[in-house]
Amino acid sequence: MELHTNSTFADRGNSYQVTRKPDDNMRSYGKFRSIFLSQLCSICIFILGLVGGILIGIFAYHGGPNSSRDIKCIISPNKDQVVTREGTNCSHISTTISTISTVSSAGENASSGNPSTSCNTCPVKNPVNSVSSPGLFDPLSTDEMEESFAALFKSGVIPTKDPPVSFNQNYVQYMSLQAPKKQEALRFLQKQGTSGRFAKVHVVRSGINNPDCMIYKVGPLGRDGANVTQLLADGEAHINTRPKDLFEALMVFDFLKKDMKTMEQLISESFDGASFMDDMYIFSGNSPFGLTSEERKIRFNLAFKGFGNSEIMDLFDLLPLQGAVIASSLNVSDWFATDYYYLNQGPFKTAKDLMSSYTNGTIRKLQLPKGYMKTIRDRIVPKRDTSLPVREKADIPGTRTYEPMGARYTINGYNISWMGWNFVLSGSQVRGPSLFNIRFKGERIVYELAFNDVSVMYAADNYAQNNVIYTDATYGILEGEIILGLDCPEHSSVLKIATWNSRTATPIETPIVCVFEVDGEESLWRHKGGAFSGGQRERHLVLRTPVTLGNYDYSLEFHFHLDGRIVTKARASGYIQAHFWDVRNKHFGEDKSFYPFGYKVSDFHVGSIHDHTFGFKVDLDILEQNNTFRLIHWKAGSVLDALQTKANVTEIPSYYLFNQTRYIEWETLYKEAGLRIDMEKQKFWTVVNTNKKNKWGNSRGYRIIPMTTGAQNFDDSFLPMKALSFTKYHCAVTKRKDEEEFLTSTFDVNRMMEPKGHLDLMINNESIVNEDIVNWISVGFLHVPTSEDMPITLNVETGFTLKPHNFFDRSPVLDLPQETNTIEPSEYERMPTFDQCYENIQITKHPGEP
Ligand SMILES: *[C@@H]1O[C@H](CO)[C@@H](O)[C@H](O)[C@H]1NC(C)=O
Ligand SMILES: *[C@@H]1O[C@H](CO)[C@@H](O)[C@H](O)[C@H]1NC(C)=O
Ligand SMILES: *[C@@H]1O[C@H](CO)[C@@H](O)[C@H](O)[C@H]1NC(C)=O
Ligand SMILES: *[C@@H]1O[C@H](CO)[C@@H](O)[C@H](O)[C@H]1NC(C)=O
Ligand SMILES: *[C@@H]1O[C@H](CO)[C@@H](O)[C@H](O)[C@H]1NC(C)=O
Ligand SMILES: *[C@@H]1O[C@H](CO)[C@@H](O)[C@H](O)[C@H]1NC(C)=O
Ligand SMILES: *[C@@H]1O[C@H](CO)[C@@H](O)[C@H](O)[C@H]1NC(C)=O
Ligand SMILES: *[C@@H]1O[C@H](CO)[C@@H](O)[C@H](O)[C@H]1NC(C)=O
Ligand SMILES: *[C@@H]1O[C@H](CO)[C@@H](O)[C@H](O)[C@H]1NC(C)=O
Ligand SMILES: *[C@@H]1O[C@H](CO)[C@@H](O)[C@H](O)[C@H]1NC(C)=O
Ligand SMILES: [Cu+2]
Repeated sequence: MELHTNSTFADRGNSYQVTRKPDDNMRSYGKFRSIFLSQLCSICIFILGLVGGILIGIFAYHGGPNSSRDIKCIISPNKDQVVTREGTNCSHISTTISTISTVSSAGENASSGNPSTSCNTCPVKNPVNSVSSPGLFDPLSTDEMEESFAALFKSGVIPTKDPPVSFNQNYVQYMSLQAPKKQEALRFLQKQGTSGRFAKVHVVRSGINNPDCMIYKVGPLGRDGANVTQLLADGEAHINTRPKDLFEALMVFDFLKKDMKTMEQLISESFDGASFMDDMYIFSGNSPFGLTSEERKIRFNLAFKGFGNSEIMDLFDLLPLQGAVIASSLNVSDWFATDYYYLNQGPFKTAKDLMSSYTNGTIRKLQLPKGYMKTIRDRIVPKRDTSLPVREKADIPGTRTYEPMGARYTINGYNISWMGWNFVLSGSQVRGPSLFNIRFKGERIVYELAFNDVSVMYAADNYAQNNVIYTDATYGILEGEIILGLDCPEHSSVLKIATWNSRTATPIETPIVCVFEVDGEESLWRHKGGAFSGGQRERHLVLRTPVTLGNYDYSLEFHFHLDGRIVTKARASGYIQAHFWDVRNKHFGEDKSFYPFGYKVSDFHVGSIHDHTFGFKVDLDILEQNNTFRLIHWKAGSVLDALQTKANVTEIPSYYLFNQTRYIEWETLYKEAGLRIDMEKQKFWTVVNTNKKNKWGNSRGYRIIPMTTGAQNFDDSFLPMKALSFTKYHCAVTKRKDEEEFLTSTFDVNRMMEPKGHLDLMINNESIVNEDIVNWISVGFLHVPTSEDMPITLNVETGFTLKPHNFFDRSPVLDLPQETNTIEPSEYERMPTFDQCYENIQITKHPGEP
């Protein structure tokens, strides 16, 4: 993300139903989303429309784009007899699939009609079973949120159960599961103890005498009399460290109306005749909001509202009129605006000062071309360009995969199993999705694998956009909704997670995670020899959480592979944040198409350069809690040095071809430390259990393989590096503690001078040998927006892999059916075969689709 101010008004799904005054500055994000998505979806609708009820694996397409109603239907009831019927009308499938046939077991045959007259649909067994009460790690349910809210009300933390109406009223911002204490959870899993469920609730206490931000633990839930416990001391998180405020953006807008009226002439003349009230909004979401806890200085940027008369969050059309509102007091009559800049000319203390300089002609003026405002829609909506011919054959539906015998995974509540894997999906409104108790073939590998935060740091040559820094957890990462058929295949199972809607003061469940098995369409392994040939097809299970954080869209994913690998990924799409391109900015130099902070990507904008760094908590428990972090140095050098690492050697044995060789050297990490990738000194990072050896005497373990193209290049002299210390290391190893829960504090970005909850504070020389350790992994990419990011950024990905490292005695995939063909003696095996059938899915209509 980059911008969340207005997610204030965009509290999820239904926010666009909130009635608003026509002049308010709410960027109704929900509305934005629905508008935007309906545009975006025109693409998938288009595809879906073509796909219609036509299902794969069954038909061969030979016609042109217009003959989709005259397809061939090839039915293969068994391998020997292939019946081909020309011209069968298969479009009836799109109506019959709404009645999904349920069979008792996935292996059972589907509807067994006469193959020559009907098309069989694939059997479906709903893999999702609901459970009566939440499991230990399940995300907080809506009931539990209601219960927590009631407890907070009862204890007087919240003045009313109604939606908050005033700036000076305590309100609940986020609610998530408070993860159980680990020892307690482990005992519970061994059925040796009980464990309650607790909520972690972020409350903005703007209605008390010394306003602050508070985190409460509420519970145990589901029993009588949940306790409310403060997790911070009074005043520990100053009120002005609050990330966003339910009312603030709107109040900033209202507050600035007067000044904008003063500058009416400037605004109209400069910005294509625009009127502040009708055409513009104030983008006030640039954090940090202050460097100390007490400071609340909101750097704002005038922007075009979007296209047409609708409100859209457009971080692209930021205009060169900027300033700051000093909003440190909760009493608006104490506020004042300052630091006005127009085309980087300033600062002007007041709007009046700026105006008199503008009218007496002592400052440079801008005049956007007439009609510019009308171009917004075309510039920012990623709509298919109808002036271009459709790419050849692109109007034919693309390749698809389907489940010929139903899903191979099962989901009980949030407890998911697939091909030897078992784990629980959890999630936090603040931190995003996470997994607990990941086991493979009955053995625990990971206790907790969790998204924690994303940081984004921008650069630009102007007042409001320079050094913009976001930590997304501050704004709540788990916000968004699946677009089925686009984010995930239609046959996916979609899981809902509840979050708290601070605007309506109610919990809301959104379909935000999808689960499906992927056909890798490649081999997991292969060999083609004379005496043996064979292999296995690569398949894996994906859990995907697409979130929308302001202008940015992140897809947060976990991939489980047949060989014991877990791949965690983050992918980014969405709108870039841009800044104004002023042809006469003298810092642009001669060639004005690029400069230190980005490329020109449209008539009046430069895409601001920035990075995306994703931070994860990875608590590997290789069989047990006590593990050791081992580095394996990948070396090149003298044979003597290599041999001397293990033995007393004084001379290079004569059988060596060269006197140099490759070799590896092991190092145990004894103390907590932050590590960085260094391609000149390559290392393997492994977490091993030295108490558990495999058959060959080696410690069983897993290897951490980061996939990153970014590294932090600020040094510690840069003030934000404390609050964002997690970005300094690709992997930091610390002793696990319940109280060291996350790698950032949600408040630190707004108190960078005095951060209190960041990763560097956890790296304090403790011993980590044969201890319960946590790996804090951060990976990311650097983003230099180019013209291809216009109008929207195509997905970029990063992540890391956890890979077995002597964990097994031999390949862990030999318990799966495979392709085998040997001679002398001849052995033959095929992967499971199946009867071809129609993909059994429901194509859901999108809102607004005819
Ligand atoms: C094919 O199915 C469509 C939709 O049900 C129907 O309108 C059409 O008449 C059918 N065509 C034939 C040849 O059966
Ligand atoms: C499915 O049906 C075919 C043909 O009717 C039969 O040969 C096959 O054994 C059946 N498969 C299963 C799993 O019942
Ligand atoms: C709430 O806290 C009190 C005091 O610490 C304790 O006696 C009581 O058992 C707690 N209630 C529950 C339901 O845990
Ligand atoms: C806000 O400040 C004004 C002026 O300082 C004062 O008159 C007013 O009482 C204050 N309001 C509140 C709610 O404190
Ligand atoms: C223009 O107005 C500014 C701001 O009031 C003032 O400082 C400046 O002297 C004026 N210049 C002229 C030429 O009037
Ligand atoms: C999830 O379900 C499996 C059985 O399917 C069970 O063994 C495991 O304990 C469950 N996990 C949790 C955390 O409840
Ligand atoms: C290596 O050899 C030297 C001299 O022979 C001996 O003093 C030393 O203890 C030996 N070291 C090891 C590790 O065997
Ligand atoms: C390694 O071999 C090269 C010649 O092949 C020789 O020049 C060099 O001195 C040798 N280095 C060592 C450490 O023996
Ligand atoms: C870390 O601990 C070691 C001993 O365990 C000690 O020698 C060293 O000074 C400590 N370093 C710091 C920075 O505290
Ligand atoms: C794990 O480490 C802790 C702390 O060093 C120690 O007390 C405990 O005995 C260890 N457990 C095992 C199984 O090694
Ligand atoms: Cu980016």
